[in-house]
Amino acid sequence: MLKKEFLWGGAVAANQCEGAYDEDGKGLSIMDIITAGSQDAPRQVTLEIKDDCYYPNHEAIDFYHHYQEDIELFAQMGFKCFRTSIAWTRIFPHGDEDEPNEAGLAFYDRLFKALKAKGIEPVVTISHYEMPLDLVKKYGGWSNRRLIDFYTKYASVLFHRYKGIVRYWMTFNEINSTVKITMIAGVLIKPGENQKQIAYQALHHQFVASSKAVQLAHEIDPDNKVGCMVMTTVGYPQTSHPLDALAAQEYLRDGTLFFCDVQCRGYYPGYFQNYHIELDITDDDLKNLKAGTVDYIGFSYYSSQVVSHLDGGEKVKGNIVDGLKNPYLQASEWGWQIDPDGLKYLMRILYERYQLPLFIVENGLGYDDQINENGEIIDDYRIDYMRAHIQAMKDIVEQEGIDLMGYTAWGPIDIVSAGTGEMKKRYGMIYVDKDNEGHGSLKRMKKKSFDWYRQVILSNGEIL
Ligand code: BGP
Repeated sequence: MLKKEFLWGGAVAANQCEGAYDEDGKGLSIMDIITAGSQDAPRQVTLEIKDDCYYPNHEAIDFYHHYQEDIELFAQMGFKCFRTSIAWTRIFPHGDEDEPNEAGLAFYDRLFKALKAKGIEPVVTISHYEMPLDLVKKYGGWSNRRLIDFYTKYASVLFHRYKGIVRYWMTFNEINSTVKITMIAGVLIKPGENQKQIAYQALHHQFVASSKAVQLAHEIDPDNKVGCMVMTTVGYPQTSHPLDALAAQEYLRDGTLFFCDVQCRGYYPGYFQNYHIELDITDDDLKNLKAGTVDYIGFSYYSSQVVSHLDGGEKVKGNIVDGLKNPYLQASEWGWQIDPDGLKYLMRILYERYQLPLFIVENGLGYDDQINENGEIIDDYRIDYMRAHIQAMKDIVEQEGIDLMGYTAWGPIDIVSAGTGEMKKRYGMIYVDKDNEGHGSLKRMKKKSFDWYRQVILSNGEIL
């Protein structure tokens, strides 16, 4: 049995659902100027606002004005918690002001109050790809050490304002994305510059900022629980060749575990020297990393990969990372390989390595749902995906005593895809009438998975 206080719910990011990108004093973030993108064309940040930047994140599903009706639907599904991010630019529109924007704080007051009124615990990501654009223009984003202070100030404002209201926090969404997609951290690297060096320095600043936020959160309210949030994926060796096994081990270590190592243990692991990066790291940084280790590990899990020590093989996409095709697995329409057993594999490693509570804060299936002639969406494929992953998670919790805090399905209501900018890559149990071109009434509608997930939560995972 899962524990009775298990946090069932759903997760979104402010920039992918709120819209209202310039309302109530909000400043521009990186996600407000990113291009729309598509399945084949990655999104770009150029620091210029082009026409196709306005949609989709500018309007998204207008959660900013629809949150009450959406929370009502989450409550009907029985959500115990709801994970969202606070848009940094609602609180500090330019990132470096002395005083926060009251109207921005007031929006999250209303949002959290509405959640609490329904008995739904807010789970807050402090930074989910929502870097203030002006911090990029003026300071070069996270490659600049000064960002640590701007972020810490922002975090401190949140901890004070939402003291006693928000208890679960995560410092940076998928912090590993900083070294994969540097523009996500507002780090624009010019041709000829040492990309790896700059990216890891930016990451280091985030590690330090995160550790300072953890300390602050604990000082301000000892009840606060602060997690890291790491994008995870498993890599299986392509063959029994020992070099494939080593390559797979390194793939997991360097792509996922490294980011937990620093944030859970509070220091850089020995193997970091093989990255050949000269970090600008101070004694104070070292102290902070040590003093600000996280309380739990939040992670996203969608798919797994295959790894070979040789070049070649059929490449497949995943969430931020790529790998090789696995002949034993099916893939989503976007090519992400579906692997519930990989979740077990991963949870075992995370729990054995860190002995910290785990929290699955993202999991789900992106699908181009269609409304049938009866006006319904019969998303059995999504139910199958979630059922298999929830079963895997339950099995491992029950059989091996892993401490798992909760499960938040990604995008319980359809939102804009982070990777492709598409609306048609839908994850929701609630459909939103809006298409890839931005047309639609924004009307919400329950999919078949809505009642299924309600039953899952109601039975605490016993009825799948
Ligand atoms: C993660 C992000 C989310 C989210 C999800 C699904 O990387 O934390 O923001 O969107 O993946 O990805 P996508 O929207 O590209 O399908």
